[in-house]
Amino acid sequence: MNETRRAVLEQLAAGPVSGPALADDLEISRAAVWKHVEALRDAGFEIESTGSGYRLDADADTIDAYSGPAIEYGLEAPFSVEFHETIGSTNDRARELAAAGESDVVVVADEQTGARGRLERAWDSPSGGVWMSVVCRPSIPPARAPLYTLAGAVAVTQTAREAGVDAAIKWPNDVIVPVGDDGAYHKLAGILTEMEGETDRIEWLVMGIGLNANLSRESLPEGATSVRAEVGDVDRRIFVQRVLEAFDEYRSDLEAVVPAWRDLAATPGQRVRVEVADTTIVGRAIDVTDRGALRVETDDGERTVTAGDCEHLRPA
Ligand code: BT5
Repeated sequence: MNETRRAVLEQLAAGPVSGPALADDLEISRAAVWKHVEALRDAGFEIESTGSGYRLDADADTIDAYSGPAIEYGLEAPFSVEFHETIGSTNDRARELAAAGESDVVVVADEQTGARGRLERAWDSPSGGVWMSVVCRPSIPPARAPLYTLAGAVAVTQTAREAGVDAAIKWPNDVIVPVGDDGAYHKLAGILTEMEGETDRIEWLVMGIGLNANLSRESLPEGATSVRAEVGDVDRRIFVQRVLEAFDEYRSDLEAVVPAWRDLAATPGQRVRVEVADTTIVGRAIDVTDRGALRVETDDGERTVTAGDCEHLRPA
């Protein structure tokens, strides 16, 4: 949000404050004050006009709007937000921004019409979900990049738990809700990380998060679940803020990622089938390594898998 608009908002939050007083204080014209107020209203802020001036509805949590300025307002992490009502894929837009040199920008959309999962699989993104892509330029070697993705999964899972959902992580970065005790689950969220760089340096990294928030199960593919189906609707503005704040904490403390991931993961201890390039590994998942690779105990000994599609199986 631009500096002046933020200053207007802060004064309105402490208000009521009159238009002329705001104009004097911020050294802008009254017409400019009015424009800022209207823009903030368009962004979803509840601004009342009272006899003694403008005032922001005191309880910021009543902002049910979902927009760039609304998400940036009160966000305690250094990201700017680009919001779209509808877009093809937030990851595609984030890649454009990354290629243009941007950093710490988050592209958020209410609806996506051409979203992708891994391996070019389609990702259903109707209006009502949380579809977002974070652009970062981390100064870490590419081999440590999976920690960023795990940090994203940790951030989403923690936030979903705060909202009351019994969420857990399926290796490497699916967020699931277990169904019963025999390894069955529904998928709540998925993460798609894309990056560019050289062998020793990451140029940019885009982490796309797709979380089924305020959506009914009927509007989602078989096997999916949503926050609405589990516990009811969430305030997506607050949800996105919490995810970004948690992600920001973990990316600045990568050592904390794997321990946090372990605490939230459903995979260790499960019988799994992992599809890796041209082979399939079946066995019992033991743990993850310090870099987030999965250790699987198979009939032919232990295998470590750095990437692949993992399925939890019923106990043998
Ligand atoms: C993923 O892929 O789980 C990563 C999904 C990432 C989506 C985000 S949304 C914001 C950003 N912009 C994008 O264009 N993408 C990212 P994968 O593990 O390949 O899972 C894909 C599979 O999940 C599909 O083949 C379907 O079976 C299933 N699926 C599709 N849409 C789903 C949904 N909304 N909820 C749960 N499962 C879904």
